[in-house]
Amino acid sequence: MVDPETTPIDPGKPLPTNDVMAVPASFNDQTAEAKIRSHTGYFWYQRSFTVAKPLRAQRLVLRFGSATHEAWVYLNGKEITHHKGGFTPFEVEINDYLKDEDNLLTVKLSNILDYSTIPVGNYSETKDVDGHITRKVDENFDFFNYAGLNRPIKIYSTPKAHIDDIVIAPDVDLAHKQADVHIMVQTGGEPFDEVRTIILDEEGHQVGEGSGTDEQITLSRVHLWQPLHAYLYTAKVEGMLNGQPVDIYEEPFGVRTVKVTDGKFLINGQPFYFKGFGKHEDTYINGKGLNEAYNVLDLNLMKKMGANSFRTSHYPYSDEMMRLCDREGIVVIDETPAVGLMVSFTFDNSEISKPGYQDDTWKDLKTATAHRQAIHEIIDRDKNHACVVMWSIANEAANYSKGAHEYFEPLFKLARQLDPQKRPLTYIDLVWSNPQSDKSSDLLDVICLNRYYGWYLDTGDLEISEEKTRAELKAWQAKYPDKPIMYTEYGADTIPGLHSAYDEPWSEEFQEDYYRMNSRVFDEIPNFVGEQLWNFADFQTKYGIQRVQGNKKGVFTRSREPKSVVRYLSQRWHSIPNFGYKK
Ligand code: GCB
Repeated sequence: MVDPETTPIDPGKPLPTNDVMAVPASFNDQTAEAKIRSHTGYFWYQRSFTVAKPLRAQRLVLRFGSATHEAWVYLNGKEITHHKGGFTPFEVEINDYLKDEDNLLTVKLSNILDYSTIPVGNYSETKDVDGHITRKVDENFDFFNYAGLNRPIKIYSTPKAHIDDIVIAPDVDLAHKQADVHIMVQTGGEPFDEVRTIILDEEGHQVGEGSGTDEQITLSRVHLWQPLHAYLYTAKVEGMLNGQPVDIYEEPFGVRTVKVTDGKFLINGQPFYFKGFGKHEDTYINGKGLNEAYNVLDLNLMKKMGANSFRTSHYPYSDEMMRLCDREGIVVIDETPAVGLMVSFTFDNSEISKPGYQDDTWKDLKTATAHRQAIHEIIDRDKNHACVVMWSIANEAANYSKGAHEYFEPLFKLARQLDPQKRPLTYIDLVWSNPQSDKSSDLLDVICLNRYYGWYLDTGDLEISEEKTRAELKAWQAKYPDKPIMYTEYGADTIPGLHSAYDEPWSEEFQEDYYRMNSRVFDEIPNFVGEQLWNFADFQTKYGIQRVQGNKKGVFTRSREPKSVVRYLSQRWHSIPNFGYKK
């Protein structure tokens, strides 16, 4: 229920409401009430559950896949945990709070975003004569602020002595088809007598073993995890007491290398070419709630088009999606929720390109703490995923403004230090961050660009846009001859069924011409290593005169019907090999 903030709510009592809400899902599109859909502030969820007595001898953990954006969790009236950040999991042991009979789980959520959170929101409050507060978040980003319990909530059990986490970092010798897999095991509760690990291949045969909490296991004749040809081993870790395994933790993992060198992005030593998308977690009714059927369909549509990758724009996606990508061989650029780190936006870049340009972003924003936490949490959750080949630290920040380098340098350092697999790092550049104006591109391993020549700039003029695209890409390549360059967004809003003999913007013809123009230029730039268009599918945004029931840059509609450009892109991508496209 929406919190009217008139009388205090007692989390130990039944909520004063008969409203029902499905979980996991965003709350917004479930109620058919405009006021609830757009509610900003606090809202509550509640349910009761029982735990069979024998189970309570185990350690019981309540885990939230996510709670968007801030959660206070109460069990039987007592606050047991709190978490801020809407796209990463958190958990808490609940044994001490459980009762024999019904347990009451109550969650208070907030969907407020401001200058201290990521994503960044423009937050304001007004008070009426009775002192009643109305809160408002104007999103500083281009997607609807769907909130709620978007991902599964589970109670799982472990023995008291348990395995907390496993860190897996394969060191691969490609020439000898061998890998030294470094496995670190974190345990909790009373210590085990021994920790043992066996590695199983896909058929379930044991191919390696070791013991200890910090061990190296060598795999010979190793099967590599390859884009679209995934191969997953399983590390089966056993915590032993008195000769018996008391806790067993199985973690699937892939063995592959990722390296950036000489303007190439190498996967398993071969120059990879990214073909794919920026996406959103966004479906009808569920909003940003987990929708596994859509996830499966989306990856199938990608594969059918000859795509091999996507970026988790603009926040970490569900655990379920990451596991699916591991399994399906889809290559992922994994992005933090740092979107909207820019307090002024203008289409006049003449000022921005001047050397001393400064706006108020790095003075006004107080996002550094949340940003650090988000980097910790995304790497902590996704470190073992073979599908993740690069971390994106932010999308379209004010990198052109003085202060950007000071802001980003420590964050890049942190991510490099935390990632056990030492993947490349990037952030995604807004159009005003060009080779002259960008203040922090030296930090990047790969130059990732979002560009809209022909759409937001020189709308409809693909000739000028082609020249500008070419000139800018050449300038980046000249500035950083050793850094690969890729597009992480480019697109044109398109209303399906709208046609034009004059190739007008918004028509299906224009969308195709726009992509053909960009493809031509991409093929001319030697260090250009990938094209991820914007967007996989149409998605919901806040209201705006540039939006028609949301953003229509999808090459699929929101219900995943193809627009006609899908045929062109499928032809192109099927003719581009995953490896060795750029010599
Ligand atoms: C961008 C943003 C993305 C928007 C897109 C657009 O640069 O990164 O979130 O949706 O442009 O369509 O305007």
